[in-house]
Amino acid sequence: MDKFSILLLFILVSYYYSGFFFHVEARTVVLKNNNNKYLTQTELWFNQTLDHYSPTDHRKFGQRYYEFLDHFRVPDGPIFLVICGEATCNGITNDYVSVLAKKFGAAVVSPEHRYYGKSSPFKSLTTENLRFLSSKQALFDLAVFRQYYQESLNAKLNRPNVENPWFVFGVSYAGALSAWFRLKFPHLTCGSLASSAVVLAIYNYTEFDKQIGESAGPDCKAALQEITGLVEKELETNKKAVKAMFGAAELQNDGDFLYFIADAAVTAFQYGNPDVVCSPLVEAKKAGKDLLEAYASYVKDYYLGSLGVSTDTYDQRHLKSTAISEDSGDRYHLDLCKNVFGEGVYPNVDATNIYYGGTKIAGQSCSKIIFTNGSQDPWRHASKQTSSPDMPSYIMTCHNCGHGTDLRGCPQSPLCLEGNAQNCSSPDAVQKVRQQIIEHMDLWLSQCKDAARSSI
Ligand SMILES: *[C@@H]1O[C@H](CO)[C@@H](O)[C@H](O)[C@H]1NC(C)=O
Ligand SMILES: *[C@@H]1O[C@H](CO)[C@@H](O)[C@H](O)[C@H]1NC(C)=O
Ligand SMILES: *[C@@H]1O[C@H](CO)[C@@H](O)[C@H](O)[C@H]1NC(C)=O
Ligand SMILES: CC(=O)N[C@H]1CO[C@H](CO)[C@@H](O)[C@@H]1O
Repeated sequence: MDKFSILLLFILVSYYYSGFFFHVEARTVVLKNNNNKYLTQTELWFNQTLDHYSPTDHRKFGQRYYEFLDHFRVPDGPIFLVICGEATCNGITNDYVSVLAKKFGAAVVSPEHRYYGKSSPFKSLTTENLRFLSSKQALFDLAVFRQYYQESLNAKLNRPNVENPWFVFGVSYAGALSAWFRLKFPHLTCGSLASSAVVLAIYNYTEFDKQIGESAGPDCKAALQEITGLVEKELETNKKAVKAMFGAAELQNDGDFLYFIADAAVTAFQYGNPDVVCSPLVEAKKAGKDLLEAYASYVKDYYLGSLGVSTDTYDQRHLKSTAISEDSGDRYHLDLCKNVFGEGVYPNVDATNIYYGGTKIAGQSCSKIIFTNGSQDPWRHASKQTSSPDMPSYIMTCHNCGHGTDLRGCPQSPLCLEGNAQNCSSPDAVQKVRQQIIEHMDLWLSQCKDAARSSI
């Protein structure tokens, strides 16, 4: 998930990983300064309703969005609604959706998620102000935006009451929104691609850690476990030195520090780059070199260095800041939510699963949602991994198939989201799933058009 995040998720879904190596939580790395990787970064604005569930509160806030019309087959081509998730949305990413847009003659539109980036309703993110941050409000935003965009397109084309066929896309948390949008607003789209969609809320997600161990393979897993033991020992006797060794002297809280160094490893697996962490560890072990040194080099050079992650985002003191910044999305850290957000703020995992259905999402046969997962992605156990009628599920199996591999290719780290499947260890595994996606889209979009014609 993109800084799989967040705050939003901490309300919706609770992730507490009690791992066999560290206590980990995973996050998505926010991609910054990546300007050539976008189809467009031209900002557009829309006045969105703050509270969709109140009859008396009529406040609005500015929601940022993007549109890309280069491939649009005017006037009746499909419209692709690409959901931006729990991070600043800097534009429409040039991933596999752009290939699909070209193929289908589609317009691509993408609104920023409320409370992230420039789409924050409030200047300060106090817990009180955060009460309108939920997946329910976000889905309603998408529905209202979809209507607005269709109407403004009709106005531009000078025609009343026409509906283009819409298709919705998302990866990770946005993948869950993509599936849930079909569930809650089925009349507004023809189908959905839910890539690495975390539709199941899980408390104490131990499968996550288990998957990391499996993705790592026996030698690397053993090295990571040994490192855990070494770090724990150093924390008892040599706290300051071991934190400094990892470039994290400022993390006073030991839990924050452990989370940081665990997450540094997770990120490599999640984003399809297992070798970047495993190769140096396995080599160091074989050569009888200091494992802790080898891991510290990885964390400093790759995680803090190449990826540009800041230790601030693991620091409870920093997470308590309510000021808006590029990384306000990092205020999630579940097991710290009491400290950060205050007493009584608690993730209600059961309610989330009752409301959306978890992996039993929408049993009826008109769902039209494609689920895709990468074999090495720890999040896949929170997704729907078995097919049901009209909800096909595909897994891409390869050494570096991670989060959102169908749309983003491999590896996605560092900073590589353009959807290149050539670098996946089995490009065929990815291409096959892409072909399936195209076939489902083709069918569902044409069924949608037929239905529109027959209702006129
Ligand atoms: C949004 O609301 C503001 C203030 O009422 C108004 O000036 C602006 O034109 C509106 N924008 C759109 C896109 O409707
Ligand atoms: C999480 O699950 C593991 C394994 O079932 C269990 O040992 C641990 O106590 C659980 N932790 C929490 C916080 O529920
Ligand atoms: C991906 O593969 C291409 C050749 O197909 C190569 O030039 C490029 O360096 C690779 N990228 C990564 C990140 O491995
Ligand atoms: C569609 C698909 O291939 N699903 C598989 C995903 O992974 C789980 C666990 O490995 C398998 O049981 C499913 O068959």
